[in-house]
Amino acid sequence: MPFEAIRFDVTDQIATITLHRPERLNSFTEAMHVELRAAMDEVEKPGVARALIITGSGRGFSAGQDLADSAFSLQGADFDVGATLEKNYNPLLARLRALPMPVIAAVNGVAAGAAANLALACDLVFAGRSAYFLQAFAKIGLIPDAGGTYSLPHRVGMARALGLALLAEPLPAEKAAEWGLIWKCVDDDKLMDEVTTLARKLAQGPTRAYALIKQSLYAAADNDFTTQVALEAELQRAAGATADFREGVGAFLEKRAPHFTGR
Ligand code: T3D
Repeated sequence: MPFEAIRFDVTDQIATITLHRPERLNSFTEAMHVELRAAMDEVEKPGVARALIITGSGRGFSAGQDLADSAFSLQGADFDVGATLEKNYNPLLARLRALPMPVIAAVNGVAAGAAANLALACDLVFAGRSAYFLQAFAKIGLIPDAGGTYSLPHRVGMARALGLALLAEPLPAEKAAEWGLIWKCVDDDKLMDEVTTLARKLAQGPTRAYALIKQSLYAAADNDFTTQVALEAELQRAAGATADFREGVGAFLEKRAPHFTGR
């Protein structure tokens, strides 16, 4: 399908989704969600990609929901904010989490509202030094969504989660990294180079193992110790049955660099 609200590219098995409505700070519309679903359909096709980057066009990552999008701004009698989450945001979050490859957010500027939390739903979050995260919801009488009420306390603890959500003040990228909310803050002009170099490396890595790592760590938040170590054994069994495991051990013993195929 032709893309307008996003840009979509796959090069060397690295898929890149660029939120692309720079005149509206890449805020999400219904049309953008339709395109995001189509892009995710492509990324999920076997053999297409082994890493995914999500970033924004222009000076921002995204300002979250487009508050001027007709459904949102008109607020007719049957307007249901929860329904949009169920239809658009929640399935996207689930797909990113389940995607059997690393997903990297390259936060190139402000990430506000649902966009801040979409970024936090990615496996590795890099942000440019001038970027910031804004839980803007309370300013318009909403609660953090797109996974924010889950990811914030898990990542930074309840005190900071409550501060971010109730005060709705910008959190600069550097502090976000210091707090452990994101993986790394880098100079603005180095952001895309650093993320692309990393994506290239990951796309040549043991993709099956990366998928199993995601699955095991995301499950840990909801499991008790006994359930988690049982899951580890199950997923390690799957990792141990991959060609990449055989290649990794073989390469180590032969003192050469491994050539992983993602199988
Ligand atoms: O059902 C559901 O879908 C529920 C889901 C809700 C999820 C949410 O995301 S709710 C939160 C929505 N987002 C916000 O409340 C953030 C609103 N935006 C801002 O507070 C500011 O724009 C920023 C702090 C993000 C950035 O400020 P600044 O000064 O860098 O930029 P700006 O001048 O405010 O914005 C640039 C333009 O983008 C501007 O347009 P203009 O005046 O030049 O024609 C502005 O109106 C527009 N824009 C920014 N954010 C949005 C937006 N237009 C529509 N929706 C936006 N969210």
